[in-house]
Amino acid sequence: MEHQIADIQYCEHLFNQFYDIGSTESGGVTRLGYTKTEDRMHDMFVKLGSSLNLRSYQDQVGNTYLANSADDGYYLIGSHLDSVIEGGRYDGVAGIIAGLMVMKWAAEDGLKLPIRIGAFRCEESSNFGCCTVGSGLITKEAYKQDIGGLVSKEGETLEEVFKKNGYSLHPAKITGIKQYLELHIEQGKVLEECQTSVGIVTTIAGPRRFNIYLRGMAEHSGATPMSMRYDALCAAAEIILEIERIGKKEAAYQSVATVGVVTNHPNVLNVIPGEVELGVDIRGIEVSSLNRMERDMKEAAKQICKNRGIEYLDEKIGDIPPIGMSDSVELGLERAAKRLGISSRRMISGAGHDAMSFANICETGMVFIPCLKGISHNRAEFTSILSICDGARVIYEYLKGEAV
Ligand code: HGY
Ligand code: MN
Ligand code: MN
Repeated sequence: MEHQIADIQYCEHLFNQFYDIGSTESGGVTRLGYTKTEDRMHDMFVKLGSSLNLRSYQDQVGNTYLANSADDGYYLIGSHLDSVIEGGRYDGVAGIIAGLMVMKWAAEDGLKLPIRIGAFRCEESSNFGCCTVGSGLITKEAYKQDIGGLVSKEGETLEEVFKKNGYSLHPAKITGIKQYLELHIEQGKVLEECQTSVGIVTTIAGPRRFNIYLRGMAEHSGATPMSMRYDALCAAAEIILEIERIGKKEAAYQSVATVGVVTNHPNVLNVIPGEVELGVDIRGIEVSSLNRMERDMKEAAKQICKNRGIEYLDEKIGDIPPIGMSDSVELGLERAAKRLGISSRRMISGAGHDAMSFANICETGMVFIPCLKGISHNRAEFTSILSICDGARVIYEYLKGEAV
């Protein structure tokens, strides 16, 4: 699809306004949820909204909204402005920019449709170990009801952060939404490999997260014979490889399993590791596969620890089921892409998104755009302004169809 130069320039302008916020020396960005850096992203969001004459407001957990009307029954285009540590500049931001593009076109065309854009706090689990905090709290997602004790990278509890900002851990449920729509970079390789311009998401894989605590015995690394050790990190190493094997076994069901966090204590050269904490992330679109992975992981880890004389404890810290998008929205988005002559394909999302929170309370749809080599959660993350315009056009074309 050919885009107007003015649209491409405006889209690039939006991207550039966020660009430097949270930049790191390595060329990535770190914009952790519920930090001052995320606040700066939300401030910029409000500033860009005001240049489009949009009303802005915040809810009780710090999510920020731009609205073209006060009417209920609005179409909510959302995503997030936080990032992982040393992340890329498009994860979440592309969806917010797409929302602003839609608002621009709607104003230019005088489209009579209540539309809002939502920037949801702390979508990434990078700061508190829990994803979709902002959208999960206001949609009353079950796992978000007692997360006040989660501790940030800076050692603050979520409760302390909320108190400091005047937020509430028990906010009123969001109301008035007719449909929720989200554009996001695919964070995978399918669209690029298939040379398809947009993806229409059918199902979002459900993320389950666990902390595993291992306790051995910290002892002298020189004086303790190999046969008399309780090395927590060696047990962890066995468990990590076993979790990888379990993920590979379930790959046929499009499941994945990752140990992304290893905390070793006391983590010094001449002490046998005494305590280790593992952060485990398993995902899948089939509950039966997720259940097998959880069962096999716990059985294997307990056996490894028994064999090694290591104390074992696990804690489930998140369990969002796989969730389907709305069939009618999927079809509407697909037809919109077709009308525009933009190639599309239906696909699953292995990554989690704020759309998971909304799919429980209203009709929800997601549009993916390709990202370079599928790289994401990495400073090399990249998508083109043209792709953002493609995806935004599909959403706008869909909304025009909703307005008739
Ligand atoms: O981890 C995820 O799936 C997403 O990037 N929040
Ligand atoms: Mn992400
Ligand atoms: Mn994201």
